[in-house]
Amino acid sequence: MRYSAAKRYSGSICKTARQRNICAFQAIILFTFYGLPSFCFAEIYNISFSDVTPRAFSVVWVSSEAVDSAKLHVYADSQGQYEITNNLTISTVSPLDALQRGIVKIDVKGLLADTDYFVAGETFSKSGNSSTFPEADIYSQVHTTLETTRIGDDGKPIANDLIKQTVFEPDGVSAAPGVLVFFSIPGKSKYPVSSFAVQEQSSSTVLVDLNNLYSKSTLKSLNLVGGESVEISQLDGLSCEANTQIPLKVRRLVKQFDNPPLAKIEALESCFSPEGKGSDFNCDGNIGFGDFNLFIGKFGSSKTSQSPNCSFNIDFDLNNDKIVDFGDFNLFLSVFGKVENSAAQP
Ligand SMILES: [Ca+2]
Ligand SMILES: [Ca+2]
Repeated sequence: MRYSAAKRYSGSICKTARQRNICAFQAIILFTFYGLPSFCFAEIYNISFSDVTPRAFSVVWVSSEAVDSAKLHVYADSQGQYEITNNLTISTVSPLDALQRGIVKIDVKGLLADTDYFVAGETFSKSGNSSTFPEADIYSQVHTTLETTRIGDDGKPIANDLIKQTVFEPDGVSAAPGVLVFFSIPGKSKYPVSSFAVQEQSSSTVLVDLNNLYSKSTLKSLNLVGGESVEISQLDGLSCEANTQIPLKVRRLVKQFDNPPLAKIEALESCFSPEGKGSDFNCDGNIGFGDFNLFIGKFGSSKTSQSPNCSFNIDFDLNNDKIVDFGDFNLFLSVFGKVENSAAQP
């Protein structure tokens, strides 16, 4: 998937056997005289939006090559006829560690609330290649949220926490500066908030402000009271294949006891872990078939020391032996059916 742009290129103009032979001949000539074939494009994938507020949004994508610079065009219409890029404040915010991983994040500011915008992007690789999206003129669409007062339905101010979380490479232990980490509230937040991990001594951490989450149903500020489950997904960039590179974890927001609520810097908490086994993978307060399905999806994955196995997720390695297999399955079965509240109040 990562290098399919090159395949598409040859597939689109070299349709007949004769044309394919000519293409192959040209490739050999180019390779002989110029080294790597210059007609190779970098691939762009995992395009998404985060940090969408009434006045701003961020666009994120991954390139199949280390990135030198990136450009964004913003349009008011879905056909890309009315470009408004020059009326906006646009800046690439990926640190060098992230560009090296092929991860682009661009902030766009100066927007109107509750409005559709459409984007096209361009990446210039360190190798000299460039790549663009969209293909086929289907521009990626984002909708800014409503003007909002940050007052909850109960009339009290909304004061969501800032989350500071330690993040790792897919091996589950190494620091991962430059990975981009997304936080969302399943079923509640319209778009995630995201931030880059920075190195802190031997580990790496990420800091996000949950006040920038907006409700999926109302598009107004999302009021979090604590105890909600939080999905953490992590873009690792070039170190992982496109289809395995978003490891997902679910954690839980600390309960709020302050009245009026205070915004604090907190780490997220573990989900229900009966007998010390963190088997509530979907964080819904019981060990059931939802968790079983997630476990089966990871069954057989392992952590190797040679190359990162991006589909490995340490959450599922319950006995901590670097492979998700029957040892973990037996531990999972031993707590299957347990329910959080009945465990806490028998
Ligand atoms: Ca569960
Ligand atoms: Ca295991």
